[in-house]
Amino acid sequence: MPDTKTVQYRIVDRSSGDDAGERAAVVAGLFASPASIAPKYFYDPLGCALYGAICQLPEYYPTRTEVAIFREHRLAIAQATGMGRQFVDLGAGDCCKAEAWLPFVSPARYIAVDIAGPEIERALARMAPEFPEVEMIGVIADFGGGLPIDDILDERPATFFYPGSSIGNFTRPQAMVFLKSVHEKATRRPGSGLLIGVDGKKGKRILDAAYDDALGVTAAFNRNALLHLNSRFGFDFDLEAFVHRGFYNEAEGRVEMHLESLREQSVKLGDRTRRFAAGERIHTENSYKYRAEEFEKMLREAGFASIARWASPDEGYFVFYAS
Ligand code: AVJ
Repeated sequence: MPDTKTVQYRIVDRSSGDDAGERAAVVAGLFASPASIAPKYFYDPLGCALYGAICQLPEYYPTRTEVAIFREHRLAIAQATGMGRQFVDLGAGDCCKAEAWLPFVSPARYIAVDIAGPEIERALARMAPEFPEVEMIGVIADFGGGLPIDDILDERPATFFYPGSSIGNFTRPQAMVFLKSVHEKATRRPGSGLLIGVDGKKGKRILDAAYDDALGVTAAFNRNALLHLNSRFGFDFDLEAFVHRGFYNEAEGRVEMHLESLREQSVKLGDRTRRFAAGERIHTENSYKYRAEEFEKMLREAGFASIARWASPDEGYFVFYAS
């Protein structure tokens, strides 16, 4: 009997695999002053679920605003990107955003890249049977330091899909490095482009609420990074002793998230001990906001010559196709 459950996708693991190195980097970040934890540590399975919940909060507008732009301009955007190509989903997560595009852009291949292995694995298992004509590849990778997919991409044109305003996690210089690296991959495959969602600068009240919601889901998402580090590296962060801070830093044009120590305390990071003063903060995330012209300039600086833009009715969120 033919096996009707044949797995229609493959997973390539490009995560560092260097646990000791990762641990050392995390410890170094925590001993620095100010201390920091990289946002990639939000996304263990519980963190992915909490992020899914954030996207449903009344205060967190980016996801639904972007979905509305995609719906409204689906055909125009699909026409800009073209069909039958490689669709590269950067930070794919549960792959729901890309899933809505597949019927419209009919890619030959779908390449989902994300730091969260279990999340893309589950998503591809769900999607593969729905798109039997699409070759599906999941890549487990942290692409902060470059996109490790040159050997996975073939010579066909590629659409690089970077939705959700995830670009906001990069500083401006990091964002430029990222955009240039995408442009370079696009240039080697004529007809390629970048489809990206970018959150706009807006009033502090709206941004403060979006990153410090009434239900406390964003607080849980932020504090879960400590739970994740405890279980991953055997640290002993006391969750009761750190509170969430999430606010718009208008001068820097970015939302910042921090975990603030409620009291003076010691945390065991393996064989070392980190003392935190009362009120001391661990920085966990930046989420940069851009004016449309500002981001368009960055795209041009990265080398993209042709740029199309779609905006939400209030001009608070933007989608660009740059080629
Ligand atoms: C996934 C990076 C786009 O910055 O808005 C949501 C993450 N942090 N609420 C964002 C996040 C707090 C999100 N990105």
